[in-house]
This record gives sequence, structure tokens and C-alpha cells, in this order.
Amino acid sequence: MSQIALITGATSGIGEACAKLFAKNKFNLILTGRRAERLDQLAHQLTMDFDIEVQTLTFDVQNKQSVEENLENLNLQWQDVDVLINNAGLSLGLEPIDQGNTNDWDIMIDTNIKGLLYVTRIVSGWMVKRRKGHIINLGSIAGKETYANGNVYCATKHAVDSLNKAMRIDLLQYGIKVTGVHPGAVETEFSEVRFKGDLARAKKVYEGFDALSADDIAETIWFAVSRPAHVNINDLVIMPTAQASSVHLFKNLHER
Ligand code: NDP
Ligand code: 8X3
Repeated sequence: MSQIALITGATSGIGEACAKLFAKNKFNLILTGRRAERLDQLAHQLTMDFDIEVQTLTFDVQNKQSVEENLENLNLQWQDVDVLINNAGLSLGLEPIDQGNTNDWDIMIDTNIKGLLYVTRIVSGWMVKRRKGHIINLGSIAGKETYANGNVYCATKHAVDSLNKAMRIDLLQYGIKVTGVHPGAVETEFSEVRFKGDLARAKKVYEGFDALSADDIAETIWFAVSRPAHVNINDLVIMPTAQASSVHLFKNLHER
């Protein structure tokens, strides 16, 4: 019987890369996101290429009722989730605290913290019943350090870092593994979303250095998931070689 991974935010970036790598490793998948067409295309491709089973669920993690309905209506055999990758998340804007857009703040808090909690509440319950499972939480270097104008996004990722530790403690008695993954700059749709479709500004973020790829993060997650039963990797901070911290980025490294 194949194992099952549930990946939130599988329509793009890190979530999509995880879906492809886990499919290659013969996991059956539950893929979630808001863009149904992308989910369906990905599910079709993975089913054909890897002979696995894929369920797609289209919902907004901010909507508690929708999260509950979608997950609780899964057939019982799909509730045997072995790996949950809490990946759906976003940053909106980059303004000082006195000029921030409060709607953006709501969306980041509702997605990155509350959405992650709604999904975890249900899936961790299934894992507890089976005394088995592994939860991967996508934090960020922004959850380890705070940088100028990152205020609310950094706060949400600090919350993820804290919840990652909390989950590990609360689920310890059930043998459930919990791993925090905290990347620096990864070239995905992240900056396009942060800058609300300003592609030129988004592109600039990744100019002059080799950013991480979504595949780099998927491979790291796979490494954590594929350790023996007695090994749990608590926390991983993964940076581009050209980035020492949130604010120390060495551009044009290879030209020197
Ligand atoms: P992308 O923008 O490429 O992907 C984000 C994913 O999250 C999409 O699949 C999107 O799906 C999903 N998502 C966003 N909001 C919601 C929502 N309300 N409900 C359901 N799904 C949602 O970014 P990344 O792949 O880079 O980001 C993945 C995670 O990694 C995030 O948590 C991010 O904070 C974190 N991260 C990213 C870094 C980077 O530099 N890129 C660095 C450190 C951490 P859809 O729009 O279809 O709903
Ligand atoms: C994304 C990385 O440095 O833009 O979490 O916050 S950063």
C-alpha cells in the first residue's frame, strides 16, 4: 500500500516541486490550492507519468468551513495521511509598519498562521489515531530573523516557527515527526505575489545571484521525510550560497 502525502499550495513553486518529487517516489497525493485548473493539470501529469493516485481539493486555507468540508469529506482511505506538507503561504507588500496595508496583513495572518492551523487541526487528528505521521511546516528565514519592512510577514513566519516547536511537543507521545523548513530566497511566484503582479520588481529580487530553486527545497524535504523511523530532523535553515542572512546578500558573486 502506497503512502499518502497531503501538500497545500501545490499549484506553484515549492508545493508543486514537492508533488513531483513525492510522485516520483511513489507516494499517492492529495494536492490543494485555489487554482483548480493547475491542480487538475498537475494531477493528470503525475498520474500518467508515475502511475500513482492523486486527489485534488480546491479551497482557500483562510476559509475554515471550506478546509473542514474538503478534508472531512475525503474517503476514509485518503485520511491515512503519512506526510502533511504545510506549504501554502504568501507575503503581500513590503512597507514600514506605519504605512502597511491592513488588508494585506489580514490575508497573511489568515493564510500563513490560521490556514496552516485549520489544516493541521484535522490532519494531525488523523495521524494521532494511527500513531503515525510526519508534518513539514514551511517557515522561512523571515521566521528566524526580522528585516526592514517585512514586519507582518516575518511575524507570521515566527509564528510558524513557534507552532512547529509546539506541534513537536504535543505530538511527541504519538510518535509523530515534525520538521520546520526555513528557506532564504527561492525563485518562485513568491515575489510576483508579494509585489502584486509587478513582474519587473519581482524579477529584480533574483537578479545578480543564484537563488534557490523550488526543487532544492523539495529535495531537502524529501531528505527529511526519507530518514529512518527513529530519526526526526527538527529544523532546517537553507540559504542560497550568496545569502548569509535576510539582509546579507552578495550579488554578482561569480564576477569577482
Ligand atoms: P508560490 O507563490 O510559488 O506558491 C504559493 C502556494 O501557496 C501556491 O500554490 C498558492 O496556491 C498557495 N496559496 C497561497 N495562498 C493560499 C490560500 N489562501 N489558500 C490556498 N492556497 C494558497 O510561493 P512559494 O512556493 O515560494 O511558497 C511556498 C511557501 O514557502 C510559502 O509558505 C512561503 O512563505 C514559503 N517560503 C518561500 C520562500 C521564497 O523565497 N519563495 C522563502 C521562504 C519560505 P493558489 O494561489 O493556487 O491558491
Ligand atoms: C521568503 C524569504 O527573505 O523574502 O520567506 O522573507 S524573504
